[in-house]
Amino acid sequence: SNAQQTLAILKPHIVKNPFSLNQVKNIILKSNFEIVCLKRKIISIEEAESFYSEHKGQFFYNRLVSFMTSGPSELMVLARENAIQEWRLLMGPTKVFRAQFENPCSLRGQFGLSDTRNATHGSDSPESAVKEIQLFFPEFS
Ligand code: DAT
Ligand code: MG
Repeated sequence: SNAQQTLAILKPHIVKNPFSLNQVKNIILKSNFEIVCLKRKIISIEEAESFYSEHKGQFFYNRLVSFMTSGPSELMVLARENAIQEWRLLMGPTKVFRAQFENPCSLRGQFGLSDTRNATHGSDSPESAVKEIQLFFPEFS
């Protein structure tokens, strides 16, 4: 088939709120993604630093690492045709005010609280998808 895989993360403020979590999962399934693997875990500081290493030195880096390790996230391998691009489209823009303005129906438009607490993560290329799936699902890859 033409299925491609991407790594998705539902960030801690989504997982903490059962109503949001359920809504996000329903949107994922309605959008024709298959949830191939799912795990709920508290991302460690080491994992978050490695995962976001490209942003080391940015003003938001420490805030991002402490938010991402503040409670359980849900990590998913999602599959569908063109999954990487389609998942990023469904998430919407990184910055929450842009998401709310340009694509209010996107996940970040609906569920984002700030530029850091922007609801979801998605891999940005086939190379990063492989690397990110490897990091969080070493037993799967
Ligand atoms: P994306 O998550 O859309 O791939 P990114 O890779 O540029 O965006 O940044 C990773 C995460 O870092 C992003 O989801 C939230 C945080 N972040 C990025 N830019 C930020 C900013 N200007 N202020 C606060 N947090 C930011
Ligand atoms: Mg990114």
